[in-house]
Parts: sequence; C-alpha cells; structure tokens
Amino acid sequence: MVTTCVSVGTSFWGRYSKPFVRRSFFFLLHCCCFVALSHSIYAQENDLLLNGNFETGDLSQFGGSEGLDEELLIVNNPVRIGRSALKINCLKSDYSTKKGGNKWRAEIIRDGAGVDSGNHNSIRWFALSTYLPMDWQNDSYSDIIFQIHERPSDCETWRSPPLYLRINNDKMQLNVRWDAKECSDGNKAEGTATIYSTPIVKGRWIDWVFKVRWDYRKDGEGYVEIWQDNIKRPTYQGPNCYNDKKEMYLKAGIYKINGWKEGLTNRVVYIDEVKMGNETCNYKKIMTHITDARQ
Ligand SMILES: [Ca+2]
Ligand SMILES: [Ca+2]
Repeated sequence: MVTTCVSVGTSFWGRYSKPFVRRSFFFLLHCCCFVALSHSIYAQENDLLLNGNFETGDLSQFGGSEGLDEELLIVNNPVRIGRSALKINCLKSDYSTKKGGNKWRAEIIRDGAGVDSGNHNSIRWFALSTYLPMDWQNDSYSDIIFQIHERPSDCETWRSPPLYLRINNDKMQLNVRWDAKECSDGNKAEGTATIYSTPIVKGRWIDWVFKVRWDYRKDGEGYVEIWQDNIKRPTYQGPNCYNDKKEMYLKAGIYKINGWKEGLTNRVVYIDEVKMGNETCNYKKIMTHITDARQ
C-alpha cells in the first residue's frame, strides 16, 4: 500500500511542479495513506471475532448460554491459559428446565459462525481447548462438546449441527452434515461423514483448531482443515453445511444427545481459549497462546 502511495506521488510530481500544488497534493496523499493504513490495522484487529478466554471471570465474552448456573462454572484449576477456564457440569437430573435450552445440555453460545446473507462459501476459523477429567467414564451415548449450529430457513425445521466434535466411547470425532436442497426434509441430511477420529485423552488439555470453508455442494470447494495439539491433521474436502441463508452460531460445552450410561449422574469437561476468526485470520493469530504456532 505504501509502495502504491509513493509511486502515485512520484508520477504526479513529474507532471506538476508548482510548490503550492505539490504541498497540497502531498498533504492530501498523506491523509489518504493514513486512512488506508488505519483501515488495514483496523481490519487486522478484527480478524478475531471471538476471544473467549474466560479471563473476565464470567461468561460476558459470549452471546448467551443454555444451562443452569451450577452447570456453567468459572474455575481457576485446571486452566489452559491465564487464571480462568469454564467447568461444564452437565446434570442428568435436569432434562428440560435449563434456562433457554432443552434436553441435557450446558453450553455457551456465540453468533458469527457464518454469514447472515448465506453461509455458503464463507470462511471461518474456530479454536478451543478441552480437558477431560481423569475420572471421565466412557459412554456409548455421545457427548457433543463443540458444535456449529444451523438456523433453519422458513420452509424447514431445526436440524442436527453441520459441524460437531463429539466424544463417543473412547474416541473423539469430528463430524459434518450437509444438504444442498434449499428446503431440507425434516432433520434428514443429504449426507453425513466422520472426518476425523482420535482416542480420548484424560487429564490434560487438548488444543483444537478448525478452518472451514462452508459449502453444501458435493462438487464444491468446501473443506475442513484440522489441527490437534499444534499438529496439522488430514484435511477433509467435501460438503459441510446446509443450504441456509441465516447465520450459523457456535456452541461449546456438553450436549448429551440420546441418554446416559447407567450409573452416571453428571458429566464434567473443562474448556478454555474458545476463539473464532474470519477469512483474514490465520493459524498464528488464532493460536496466540501457543508459542510455536506456525503460520
Ligand atoms: Ca483462560
Ligand atoms: Ca435450507
């Protein structure tokens, strides 16, 4: 940008030599360059749409929550970075009375995971750190701990999320659902896929990063790039969303879909560093807390 400004100034200089004209021109040029540079810096600062590190000591970094107060607790140990993280304590005893929610869920929410004029073709970065306690018990009834949720068009109903990270027995799995039809048929997706699977780890933090280009077409340009613990994993290329206009939103916490293993009365997971970036973000910007984060 500076090069462009200087080259414009130089060519102008050659044609006009009166001092007053030159001074006026360069004053205006200086103003234009300053405005352009300010805009560039402003844009960079806004690469990060969400910086959910819980260091405020509350949930104010998020747009809302679904869960009882005792299910969403700020704690000082364990934390991924700083002094605070979020302890999710999803209670089996509370099925349908959760504030703003239903079923077994305790989640925080934030808008901006897509674009309100159509999610298709938009790019988003997502990051979060998760921690399973040592006494975590495997359960064949899945726990969804991170999801990008859809908002249905007027002609359709709410559907299962197009992108979600779930724990199932001894695996953590990332899944996608898609449907190119403008009006989906109930909660039926045109297709679903498990795009990444890894063994669960207890008693330590796991850092997740996902870069997504939303696309509902089978022959489109959709992809999900995946990093776990600062290591790039195989990229999924294929459809990954519904044909919806309304902006998707991010949820993190616990959503127990179908039931509970006998004997379990609650589910605990810790989360920290929940982040979201737009198309001008990159790995390094979203993983500022990782000192060896690569570009
Ligand atoms: Ca924190
Ligand atoms: Ca639709």
